[in-house]
Amino acid sequence: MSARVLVALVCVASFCRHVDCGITIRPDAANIVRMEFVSDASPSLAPLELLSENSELLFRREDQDVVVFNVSDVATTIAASVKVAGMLKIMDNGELMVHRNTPFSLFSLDTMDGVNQWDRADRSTCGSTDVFLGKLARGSVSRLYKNLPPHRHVKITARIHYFDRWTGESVYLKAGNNIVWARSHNWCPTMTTLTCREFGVNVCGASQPDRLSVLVDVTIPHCTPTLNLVFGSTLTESNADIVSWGIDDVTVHLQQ
Ligand SMILES: [Ca+2]
Repeated sequence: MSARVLVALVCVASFCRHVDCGITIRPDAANIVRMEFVSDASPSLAPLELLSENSELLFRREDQDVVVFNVSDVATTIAASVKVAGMLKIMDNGELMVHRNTPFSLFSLDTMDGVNQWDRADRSTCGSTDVFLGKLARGSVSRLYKNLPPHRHVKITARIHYFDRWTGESVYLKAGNNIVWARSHNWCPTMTTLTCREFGVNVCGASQPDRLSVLVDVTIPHCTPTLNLVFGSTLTESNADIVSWGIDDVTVHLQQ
């Protein structure tokens, strides 16, 4: 009995589609060949076996048939040991697709020290030489990222500074039309203002203590080649000398 491996690995990458690698299997109906799929995440789970028997292609675990496919045009047998780490999918055309979870890669880092990419040019420092975007009060600031390579997820990180007289208003982040992050701040929510001033840290601006470097870390499904980020506040005050905010170190990571 002869058996040979025929594994046609086809990777497809396009916007709004997964980056998939398909393993095409055309077993010889005369052979019975097993492929075992094991889970690194659940090592106690019995392997999922892929077998070709007669004119059927079937998945079996612990002698129980899980999925059975009729294969009418079988021509070749697979004899291989394959470990799959990723998402296994059976496509409509019968192809076995393996999607791997790829790591995030940095697409953009904006420390606000270089050429301004945002629609407002306000720049400040507060207690150090670290430049940030702001100070802003009422309103928002946005940046359009272009020419993103193929991806399925976007991770956005940033640091948000809250200065002075916040009384429960929020800073938010929108990706496209969707709010994907928001965080409120109150410079003195429970204690007397005297206590807040005594134990808070007033770094700059007005006399109220400030809250610095609140981390934004959000991951969203996204697959189009442009990404519009909007940081905004719900402040009604337009005078940044009274209450304000700033953003710094905005990163955009992409995952295929
Ligand atoms: Ca202050």
